[in-house]
Amino acid sequence: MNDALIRSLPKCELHIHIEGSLEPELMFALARRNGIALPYESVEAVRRAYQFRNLQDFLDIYYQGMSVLITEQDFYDLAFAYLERAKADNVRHVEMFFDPQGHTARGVAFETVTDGLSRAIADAERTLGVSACLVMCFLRHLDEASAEKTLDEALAFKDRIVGIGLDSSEAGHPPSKFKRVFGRARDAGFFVTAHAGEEGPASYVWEALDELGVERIDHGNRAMEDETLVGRLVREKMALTVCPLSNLRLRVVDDLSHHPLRRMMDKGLVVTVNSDDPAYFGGYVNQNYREISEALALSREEIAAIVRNGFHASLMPDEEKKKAL
Ligand code: ES4
Ligand code: ZN
Repeated sequence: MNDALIRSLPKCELHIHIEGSLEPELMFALARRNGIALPYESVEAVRRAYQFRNLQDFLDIYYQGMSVLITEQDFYDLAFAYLERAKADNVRHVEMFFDPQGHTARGVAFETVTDGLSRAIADAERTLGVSACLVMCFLRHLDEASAEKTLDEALAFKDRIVGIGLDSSEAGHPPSKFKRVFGRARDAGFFVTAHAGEEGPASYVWEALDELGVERIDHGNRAMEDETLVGRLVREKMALTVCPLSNLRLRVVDDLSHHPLRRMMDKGLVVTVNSDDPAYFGGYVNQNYREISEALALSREEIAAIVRNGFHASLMPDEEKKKAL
């Protein structure tokens, strides 16, 4: 019903894992190009495998999927395909997560990853008019020493990486595990954010704020279990990058009609809508807007307010924000 509105509004996407935009068709093409055997016989078989009981189920398939990414051109093709798709959804600005440890652990050089992604970003800015920047995530199931090494590598690419995030398996890996490396990242001038309260408890959101000093919260669903925390997030105008279809597919919510987005808005939280891993969760950003708007009967004003939140919460220069709003 609000389809035309959703399509027509220029948007930001602030929570997209570029490796999670790898469509099965490109996965097969890259596997062929690189002589890699996939454990699936067809694109359809890959899509059939995308049935997840929880975050870990998804992550196992996500890390396997990204193993086809080997060369600089592979990372370029991945990112450029996503940016074209984003453009089709009228996305003007993207803050793109990537997981270097998912690649360096397989013997792919850090700079192969960043060269390919940043070349795609430069081309997209020129040819598509979509601005984009890179936010490097640490994999929280690995230890802090591995994150420290990854940060050391990123320092040489400070001109191309604007921020640092924290992703992967949340339960049992609290933000406090990464306190020192986030301190170093902040001191080096990186923007910092973290996934918190997706599957993990509200206490992980507190830790992300107090121990990591984050400037945004990725997901944040379970912050709703703690009134005091909600009050703080509202007071500090801390943006939450909410991902409705991800939450549905990973069973963070059992049905979109039970999704906390409307309750979050009613509390005064600064919420944004994003796709997370669109190739795995059944939709790019407009699809996320469409399905959550339908499920929660969001008004045109509410949809427009969420879109505006995305610009406010973004790292776009203020003049650019003003032009877009
Ligand atoms: C992720 Cl949905 C989600 N949660 C945590 N880490 C991730 N990495 C990629 N997608
Ligand atoms: Zn995510």
